[in-house]
Amino acid sequence: MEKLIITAALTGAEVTREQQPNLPITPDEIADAAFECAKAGASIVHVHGRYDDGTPTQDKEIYRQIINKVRERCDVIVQVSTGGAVGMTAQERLAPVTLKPEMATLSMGSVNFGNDVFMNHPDDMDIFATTMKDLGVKIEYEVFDTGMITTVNRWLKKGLITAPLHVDFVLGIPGAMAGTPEALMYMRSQLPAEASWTVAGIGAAQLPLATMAIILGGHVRVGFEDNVYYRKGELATSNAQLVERVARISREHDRAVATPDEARKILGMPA
Ligand code: KMH
Ligand code: ZN
Repeated sequence: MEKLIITAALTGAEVTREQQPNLPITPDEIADAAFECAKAGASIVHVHGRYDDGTPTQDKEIYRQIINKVRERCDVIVQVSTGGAVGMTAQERLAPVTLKPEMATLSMGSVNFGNDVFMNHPDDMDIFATTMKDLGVKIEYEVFDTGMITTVNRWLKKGLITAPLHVDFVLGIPGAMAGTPEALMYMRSQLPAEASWTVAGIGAAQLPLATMAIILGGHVRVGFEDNVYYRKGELATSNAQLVERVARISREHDRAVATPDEARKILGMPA
């Protein structure tokens, strides 16, 4: 089986310091967390910008600082969010992509997101996809519900997006697809041939779905964006602690963990 790519989703847009006291917020804190996660086995870090007071932002300068500071510390792949936070405009959300990061996310449809609606108009999705392609940014397709994997397949057929595809199943958001084994098996069954996939289980779904991905040949995303607990009632001490556990479980299954360069190769990215 090919090596396991671990993505650390360090900060997100929704989690607060009240919920997780060790949440990295500033570019320095995010870069430190990225370094610790890379040491623990992460080959990708998924990053969101925040102002110092914790407010989510897609400010290009903040992302520039994050990318530069991570690069100074380690070779981990930096994947910027274009999801940003609910309510941001598409133009705002796309700003960090103009920095030509190695990788960026692209949400494949609209969905209820807790008590909010996460809007992704097809015209905006098309602009995001075209911009990323033109700038040579590797896309990770974010799939929150079944219609979105159907859209991935439809767009691939129409030539709006091109292989090699890498898809992230985000499972367990209230309002979207459940974080269950059955949901993951269905999503995987709908994947285009040859596409690679990763799973981000939300909350208590994080560990069981990560374990499934290790066994099934998928890849894994963990981190405070998706889950702040180590186990029920016990907060994780760091993002790296969550990465470390997945790396350990993978090795126990005789599945080695990919370095950033190995991850680039698996995903068809330039070295
Ligand atoms: N914050 C969510 C509304 C992404 O990063 O691409 C969207 C999100 C997806 O986090
Ligand atoms: Zn995100």
